[in-house]
Formats: sequence, structure tokens, C-alpha cells
Amino acid sequence: SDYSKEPPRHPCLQINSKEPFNAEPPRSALFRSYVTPVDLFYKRNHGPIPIVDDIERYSVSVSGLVENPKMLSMKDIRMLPKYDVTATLQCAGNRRTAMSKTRTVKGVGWDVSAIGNAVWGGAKLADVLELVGVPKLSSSSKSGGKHVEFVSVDRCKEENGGPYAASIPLIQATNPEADVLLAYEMNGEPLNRDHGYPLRVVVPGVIGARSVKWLDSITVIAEECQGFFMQKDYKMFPPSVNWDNINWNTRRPQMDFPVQCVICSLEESNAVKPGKVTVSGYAASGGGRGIERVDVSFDCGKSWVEASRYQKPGIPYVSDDERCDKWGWVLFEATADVHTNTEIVAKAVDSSANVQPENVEDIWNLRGILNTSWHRVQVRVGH
Ligand code: MTE
Ligand code: MO
Repeated sequence: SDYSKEPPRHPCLQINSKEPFNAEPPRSALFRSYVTPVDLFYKRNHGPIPIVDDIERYSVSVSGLVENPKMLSMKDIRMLPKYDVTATLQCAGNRRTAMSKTRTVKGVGWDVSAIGNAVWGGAKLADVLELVGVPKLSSSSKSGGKHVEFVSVDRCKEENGGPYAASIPLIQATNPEADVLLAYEMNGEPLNRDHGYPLRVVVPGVIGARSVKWLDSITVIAEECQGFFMQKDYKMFPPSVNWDNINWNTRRPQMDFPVQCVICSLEESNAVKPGKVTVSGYAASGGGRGIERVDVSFDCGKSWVEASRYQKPGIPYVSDDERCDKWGWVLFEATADVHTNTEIVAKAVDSSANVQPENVEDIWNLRGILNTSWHRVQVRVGH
């Protein structure tokens, strides 16, 4: 593999693995703006960043169990109605390092910033599939297709040098309300190489692994994608499963991410002056579920205050308000008087009343995914 042509990156990123390049911004980059700047957005790769330079000749094939297969150029894709969807992308491995502290897990370590919120611009996958003869809201195509597979142009060792791939159910792909995009813009600018230039999939509300970058082909298939990242990775196992007794076939690929919330304005341990302490952070849930509430405790979990929640300035966040972004994260803020050393804790509740698990031990899993345990930071009061 060739890592000599990687793009330039922001010096503030904390590098978790150099080749492939995996990096996250400092915590403070997350709560400071509702839309995460592109250069500070986490980068998660499984191989070298591919170079697609002949944009005139670039095309995506859309084929498989469809009536009317097509090769689509960027011009064809840009001709479809353009949508801007604000959506949070979160890697299933976010907060893995903290899970590894109870018992070691396998995978790239991440602090709390393998997540970001961006405005993705592009065509709806539902419109693209209509072009090849699959109508909106189809759970099956005429010839029996039930899943949509995305294959990339990159190469990774997990696929023995083959491309990265994933799939989603056809019913989600053909549902315009699911907002699955073929995105060519991120925050109003052309997608950059790190994030999938010239075209990537964005599946809102679903773990980042299904949002395939550097898209090469879309195939309507009968069974879900059999690729490594669908079948041998990104599955959730109970704490009893270890590397000796694992049977990958007993679990389904993880799709929606569960309710999550993190304090970003403080580090793991902090020194503060006695008096008012304000904490801020993000909360997000998958599947289009909104954030109903964020609870913050300034006394190690003995008592709780409700945090204020917001997305856009001047518009209070309410999970079913049309002015709020369904797929976007929610920022929160809470203030209290702190006079003794303490642990500050945050936990969120989503619009289906799902709550986060209190302890990481209870959700420990050998791949270290979906650490959504209550987020805790230590505070020492100095005078
Ligand atoms: N797509 C390709 N082609 N190759 C990859 O390695 N990584 C996936 C997904 N899409 C990946 C990919 C994973 S695990 C995540 S979390 C997101 O991309 C990360 O997207 P980002 O780098 O734009 O933040
Ligand atoms: Mo990921």
C-alpha cells in the first residue's frame, strides 16, 4: 500500500494511527460550533487515501437487480435535485480507549471525538435508484433486490487488498425521508480527499462505517453485503464473547447508533477555581431519534440538573420541532457551583426514552464499539 500521496492535514488533530490515517480533533473543537469545520472533522480510514483525478471520466455504476442499469457521471449526479442535509457522523469506535481501560479491546483507540456534524450536499440515493427503475419506498426490486451495496475505489488489508464495502436495506435507500445522500459537498465546499472526493454515501443516523467514501459502484443485491466490515467487524457482542468463542454469524451488522453524550469542554481530569463551572458537550442518537433531555451531575451522580440544549443560535432545540435538524447532534450546556473535588457526569435521553448505560463494564465488547456509557470527567478545585 502506498501512503506517499496523503493529503495535508490540520496540525491540531490527534493522530491515533498514521497508516492508515486515523485522527480526531481536540474536544474543544466539537462544542464550539454546531457544524464541525472540515479540517477538524475526524478522519477514519482503512487504507491509503485514493486519488481520483480525472473527474471527467469518473463515473459510478448503478446496477444489479434493477431494470435499467446505468453509469452515472458527476454531471449526471449533479443534474438531480440537490439536497443539503445536516447530519452527524459517528464512528462506532468513538470512546474505544475508555472501554479498553476495563479490559483490552481490539481496534484503533479513540477518545471522544470520532464524531462530527456536517452539512452534506448531494443527490438523494432514492432519486438515483429511481433512475435505474427502482421506485421510491421499495422493500424489494422487481427482480428480488432487497439491499443496496456500496463499493469504494480504496484498497484495504482487511479485504485482502480489495475495496471497502457496505450495504443498507433497499427500503431505507429508496425512502426519501431517510435522507441517504450521494454527497459531493461537505459544509458547502467540494468534498475533500480525506472525506471521500469526489463522491461518498452519507447514511444519516447510522454508524459511520456504512457511509462509504470514494464511491465506485452501487449494486442492488438480494442479501446484505458479505464484505469484511459488514460481517466480521462492526457487530455488537455481549461481554461474555471473547476471541476464542466468537461466532460472527450469530449477530447482525450494526446499523443505527445508540444514544450518546459527551462533555467536551473539559478533559479527563481538570483543575478549576472554586465557583461557577460551566460544562458543554454534544448529544446524539441514531435512527432519526432526537434528544429529549441531557442530565448533568456535578456531584458524582448523586444529584442531577437538566442541561439547556441547542443547535442553531436563537432557536431552542425541541426534538420534534421542524426548525431543528433531525439528523444533527444537539449541543448542551449546564452550570453549577463547584467547591470540592468532584466527578462531573453527563447522560442523555433520546426521543424514544432510551437511556445510556451507567457503566462501561456492562456493555464491554471485544471490538470495543458503541461505548455510550455515562461520560465522566474529574475536577480538582484549586485556590
Ligand atoms: N469508506 C471507505 N471507502 N473506506 C473507509 O475506510 N471508513 C468508514 C466510513 N467510510 C471508510 C469508509 C468508517 S469506519 C467511518 S467511521 C467513516 O467512513 C468516517 O468518515 P470520515 O473519515 O469522513 O469522518
Ligand atoms: Mo468507523
